[in-house]
Amino acid sequence: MRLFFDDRQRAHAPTQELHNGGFTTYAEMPARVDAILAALGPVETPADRGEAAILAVHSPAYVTFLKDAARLWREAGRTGDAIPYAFPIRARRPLDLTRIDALIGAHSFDATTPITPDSWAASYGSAQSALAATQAVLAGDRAAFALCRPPGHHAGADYCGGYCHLNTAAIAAQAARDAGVARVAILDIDYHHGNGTQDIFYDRGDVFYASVHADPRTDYPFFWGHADETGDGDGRGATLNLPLPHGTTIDAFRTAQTTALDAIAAFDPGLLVVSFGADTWAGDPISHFALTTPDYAVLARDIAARGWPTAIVMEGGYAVDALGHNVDSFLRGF
Ligand code: OKP
Ligand code: ZN
Repeated sequence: MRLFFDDRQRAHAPTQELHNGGFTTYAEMPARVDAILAALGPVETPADRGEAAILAVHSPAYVTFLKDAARLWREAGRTGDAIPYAFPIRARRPLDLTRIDALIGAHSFDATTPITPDSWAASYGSAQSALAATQAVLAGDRAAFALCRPPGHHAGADYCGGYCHLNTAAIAAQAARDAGVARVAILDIDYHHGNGTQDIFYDRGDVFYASVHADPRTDYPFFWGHADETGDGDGRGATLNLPLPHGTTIDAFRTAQTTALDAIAAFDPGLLVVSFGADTWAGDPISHFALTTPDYAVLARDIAARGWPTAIVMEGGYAVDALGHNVDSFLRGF
């Protein structure tokens, strides 16, 4: 299986994140990629396919904001990472705002996704890795892996959040659509619900989104991922949410994933994108499921058995010492 990673993805390194009322070490740290690279061995640098595939998912205003945010933050006299504090929840509409604090609030849904001078290049590289894996699968490979970092599934068409800036899974799925694949499915098995991916495709019938995740009644991102969210308009029935409780082990997780795979099979996709997170591991520092390292091979075999050409993009996983082994287990299982 070809593996893709762009070195620019490493530089994004926020110093801290807002957590439980105080600042703590940013969990989505560059050491995550070092752990994965150490386990997987050599990777390929993705070709630079430009911005078109990014702009097929994200709004031009949002992309411009991502490129400008760190500079505007500096020009406002700030040091450190750019972090929002005011959000337009009652009146989210286009306004001609220019102050960085307004822009970053308008393009964020949480205060835990800092932007640094390296964030755009890292996110751009992450998107290129996802596109390279997709291209490999479109060209005939059975499967390919993009070591995406920053992750992507919390980012919407015009907002960031949850350590995510560009939605790599959505960019991959849309690129497959634009290459002529009529129906694309996304299976999201990160611990957290992929609210951004769901939002992007919520009213579309050509991209199916299925997610197994921690129940949003107890876990981030709280406001999406409930079982009654099933899509809208043309997308009615093309979103499937399978929330699970704290303490979930492989049996219940595997059963839910099989439910998701059966629904995807009924949709009959030409290509599958897997948003893979290893934050379902028992020792993950920010999560509450209880999967083991060998369990990832079991989940991957179940996915592979369906036979769909599959692009795998990395999402979360914050137990750095175990992360490489968990990703390796998943990819070997596949
Ligand atoms: C990203 B991915 C506050 C708790 C919430 C955001 C979690 C983002 C997870 N520190 N932090 O889905 O793995
Ligand atoms: Zn996660």
